[in-house]
Amino acid sequence: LRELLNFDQRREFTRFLMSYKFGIDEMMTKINILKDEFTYIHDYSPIEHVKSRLKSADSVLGKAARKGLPFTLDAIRENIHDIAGIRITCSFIQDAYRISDMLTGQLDITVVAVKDYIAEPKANGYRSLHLIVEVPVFMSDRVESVRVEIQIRTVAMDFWASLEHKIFYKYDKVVPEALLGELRDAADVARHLDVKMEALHEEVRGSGTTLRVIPD
Ligand code: 0O2
Repeated sequence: LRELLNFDQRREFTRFLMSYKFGIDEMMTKINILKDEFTYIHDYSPIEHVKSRLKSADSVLGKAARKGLPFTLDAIRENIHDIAGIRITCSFIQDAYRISDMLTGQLDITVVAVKDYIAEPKANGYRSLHLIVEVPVFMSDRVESVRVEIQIRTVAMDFWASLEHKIFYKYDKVVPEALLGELRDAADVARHLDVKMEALHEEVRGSGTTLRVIPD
């Protein structure tokens, strides 16, 4: 960062990245409200975990360089969508869509893109629902629309993706074919588990039995 930008540019870039941090804060508030309210009404939470991360200045510039973008804020804003990232983990596939609908239906949210890798998994077996949304952030002298990438996935999808990610980087992105085949098999198992768990959940709900976690 120091090599590429002078002092004023660094200050401007840091301010630019701050807006993404505020975008995450806005979205996290929305997600927590949905989680608490939904839990109160329906007696269970569709959201298991939420994690957020802000890309570092160096990795934003690294990605801009890899994509061959000019180092301008406009080019970065338009072309790098995952500066602000939120990952929501839920129990059941239908919860992923339910959370997506609850978020994208909000009046101040603009949906920029949806990639449904649950309906259409990637060739390697990756499944997840990706949303790119814009959320308004009210600053001292202006309002900015900030892009946030939201990945919504079940616990099983998340388990698979975390391991695949580790393997991908352990082999420096050149994973042996046999291991890729095993990962595809594991993705299939995870998909079956999701379908099975959802069917069980529906069956229990249909029977009117309430599932409660027994505290320690
Ligand atoms: P990291 O290290 O998680 O940040 P883009 O990043 O928008 O230029 P693309 O491919 O159009 O690239 O976006 P896409 O498909 O929505 O994927 C973005 C993110 O989804 C990735 O970010 C990963 O977090 C996740 N993802 C996508 N495909 C896979 C996959 O095959 N396996 C795993 N484990 N995660 C995946 P990054 O920046 O690539 O990685």
